[in-house]
Amino acid sequence: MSTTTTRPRVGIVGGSRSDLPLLEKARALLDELGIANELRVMSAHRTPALVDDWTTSAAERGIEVIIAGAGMAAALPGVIAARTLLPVVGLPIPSQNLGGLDALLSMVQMPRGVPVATVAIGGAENAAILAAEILALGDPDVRARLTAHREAMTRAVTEDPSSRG
Ligand code: RP5
Repeated sequence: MSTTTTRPRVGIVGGSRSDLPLLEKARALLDELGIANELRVMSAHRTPALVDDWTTSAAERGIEVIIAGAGMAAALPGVIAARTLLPVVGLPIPSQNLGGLDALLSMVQMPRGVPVATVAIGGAENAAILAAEILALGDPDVRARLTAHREAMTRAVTEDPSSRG
């Protein structure tokens, strides 16, 4: 599933179709920031060969950052991080029984040498922003759009709601 016809720079992957609502939030913000992306569902446990194929071809297809969302045992981001040198942003998805603490701990507790940059439970927007910030290091256009996004956020916090028309 690709949202644009240009070469995707961010790969968004999730462990199940049930993760899609949160993954779509990350995609929406990347779209807003004008960052080409692709969204795929694949599972470290249920489709390991697909995960490996997708991950090991990601860099040569132009992917620069990966956002990996998963719930419960949440192996996906770590497995992906183990098979690429691209930065991996982990997005813990809330689970019914443990509320996402399970996925959060799984992602944060990666062994030495294979990091996953983990955002808050359900923190889809922050996953997108962090991916954009990584791209912005070498892309002034993305940096400018992130600056505008940050300024709009600041205005939304400080503006007086009663002054709105
Ligand atoms: C994980 O297990 C997925 O990332 C999902 O968050 C969770 C539950 O998956 P389903 O049972 O909804 O397929 O692998």
